[in-house]
Amino acid sequence: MIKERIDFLKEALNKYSYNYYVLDNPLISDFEYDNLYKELEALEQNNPEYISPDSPTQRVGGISSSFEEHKHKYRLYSLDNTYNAEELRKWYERVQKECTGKVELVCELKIDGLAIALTYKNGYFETGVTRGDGITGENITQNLKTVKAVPLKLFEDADIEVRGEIYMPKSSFEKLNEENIENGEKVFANPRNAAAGSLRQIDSSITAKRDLSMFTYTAIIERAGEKPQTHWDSIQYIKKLGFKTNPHIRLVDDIEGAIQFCKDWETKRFDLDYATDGVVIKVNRLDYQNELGFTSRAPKWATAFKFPPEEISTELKDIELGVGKTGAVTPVAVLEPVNLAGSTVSRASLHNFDEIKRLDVRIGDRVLIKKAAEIIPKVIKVIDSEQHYSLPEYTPPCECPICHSALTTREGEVNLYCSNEQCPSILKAKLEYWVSKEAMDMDFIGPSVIEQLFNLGLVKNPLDFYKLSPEDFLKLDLVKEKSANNMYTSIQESKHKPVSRFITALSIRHVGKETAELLVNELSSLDEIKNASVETLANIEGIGEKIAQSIYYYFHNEENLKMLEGFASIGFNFENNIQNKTTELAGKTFVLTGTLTSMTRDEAGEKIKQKGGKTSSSVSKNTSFVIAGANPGSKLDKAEKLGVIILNEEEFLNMLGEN
Ligand code: 0OX
Repeated sequence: MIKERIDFLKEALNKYSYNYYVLDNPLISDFEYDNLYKELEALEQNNPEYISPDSPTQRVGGISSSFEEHKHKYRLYSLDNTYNAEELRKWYERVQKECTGKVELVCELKIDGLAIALTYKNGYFETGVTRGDGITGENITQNLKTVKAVPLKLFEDADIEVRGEIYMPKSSFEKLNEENIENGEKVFANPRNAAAGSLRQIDSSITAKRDLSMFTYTAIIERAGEKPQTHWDSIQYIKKLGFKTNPHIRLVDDIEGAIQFCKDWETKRFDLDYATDGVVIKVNRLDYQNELGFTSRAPKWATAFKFPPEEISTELKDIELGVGKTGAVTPVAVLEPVNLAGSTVSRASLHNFDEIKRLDVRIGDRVLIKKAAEIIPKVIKVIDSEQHYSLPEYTPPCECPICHSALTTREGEVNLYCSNEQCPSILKAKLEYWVSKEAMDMDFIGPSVIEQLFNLGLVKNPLDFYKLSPEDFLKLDLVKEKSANNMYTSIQESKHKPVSRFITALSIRHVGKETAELLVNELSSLDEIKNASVETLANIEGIGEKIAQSIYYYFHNEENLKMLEGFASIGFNFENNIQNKTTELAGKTFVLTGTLTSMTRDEAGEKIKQKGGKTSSSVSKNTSFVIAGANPGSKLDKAEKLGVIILNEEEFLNMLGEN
């Protein structure tokens, strides 16, 4: 009896919730829903043996201690961008060339939210993971369960992974911010940040209070009742399974239809209650998609048309000067705050003093600002006015705004540089770069901690970080024992980061992450890099004369060498985490097709390169091996025709010596 009532309530509530949150078609009032929910909750509390994972009560509950890393079974690719009709036509031409018949396209609004992957086993929700870098994300299952558009159980028994975008409706975002202002809490810059902040809550009951939803746009079917042959059909199928899909999806005959769709939505999108930043255009037939495949980062069968950036005018109140890690003095526009593309903007980039002169920007002007590629907004022009001519012209500084040293110019560059290597601003910027994601990736140390450590005289250069004790952090504002320990540990752990990160972190002029990786791949130890001649360095593919000289100069500066010795003496190991390249596969060209289970195709490509081999995206008579994973596509047929050796995953692992 009790079990029957529980099952009845569960099914009824799931049906009402699906109608409300997925179909946008409420069947009962909130009051009625709440009453049924409370009844179910009470019955389950007294009869916990009847609680099932798809009960609506199971959506809230868990507290995660942190979000565990989760390696995606299938990589989540990015999208290549297109910005106008001409680029779209070119993309379509490339697509059409690879396909035998007419290529129909599916147009979808590009939702500006957070990409996630959901996996279902036997029809039940198993894991929900953020996109992360596409290879590894964070497991946020507990929080995703609170999102009502995420089904806990599908309408069919299936093993499936779907991808979609979690978003917060614009109206809910505004309401949340109003409440937060009233309660003196954090104000989110835009709906996307609000959604991200809501999903990153340790306590899922907070996430549950936020109005989040999800549009699902891709499915990888492992086992299910249907096997769609087109993207359109797979969207219809996931809808049938219980997922919410965007209603504005359209199937068009060719690129002209897609261009029209983009034009229509460029303005219509402002009427929607969720943020969109473009249109995703996808080849409809899945066999064509397979044939087209992927580049190293994005599918060739899809492109993102980005809506033109939004522009708005506001008053330029001041021009502030900053000094970065290279010593370059950069002007920043201080603006009367305005809302641009969903977020409040009060500062914008002015690039350099040449740009100020070119635009003839004067403090007090009305200026037009634009969000370029959704990153930092920039000033693009002065709005013509009588007042402009009465304002004084802007004069660039003659001395460093921070340490008042003389400014210098460098040949071939427009920037002005502070000439004092010990300028506090340069030192702090270098420290900030040291801890950044790209370099040592110290999660717990941010600009304000660095500012305080610097002002207290505790840290002047990166080596000083490693001399700090946990107690030193307790001297900082609002830092308690737990965060002091976290800060200390994140510094100590950074000693074991790969050498390429260490080299990146040094802030050597012209040497970023890519160059650091090139150095580490070509030369077998930090000593070898240190002792390399300009000629040796410049001979590395991807490193030119200018970069080579800068590296050489860095490693022949006494101060720098003293600091490097310091790092070695406190346990940095510069030798054993450099992976030596070998030549076992030299002269061999590999083509990868289909899905591998033990690694992504990118990782396989890396391993091949590590052993001296090459990879190519198409099969020809010059191909040495085709590595065929699951669902290999037309490359396998071509390899068979040309008599190229085909290896399965196990044979490939044997070849790498990894089996
Ligand atoms: C979106 C969206 C994002 C499939 C292959 C690469 C991208 N933000 O709305 N991504 C995709 O597709 C994937 N579709 C979308 N609609």
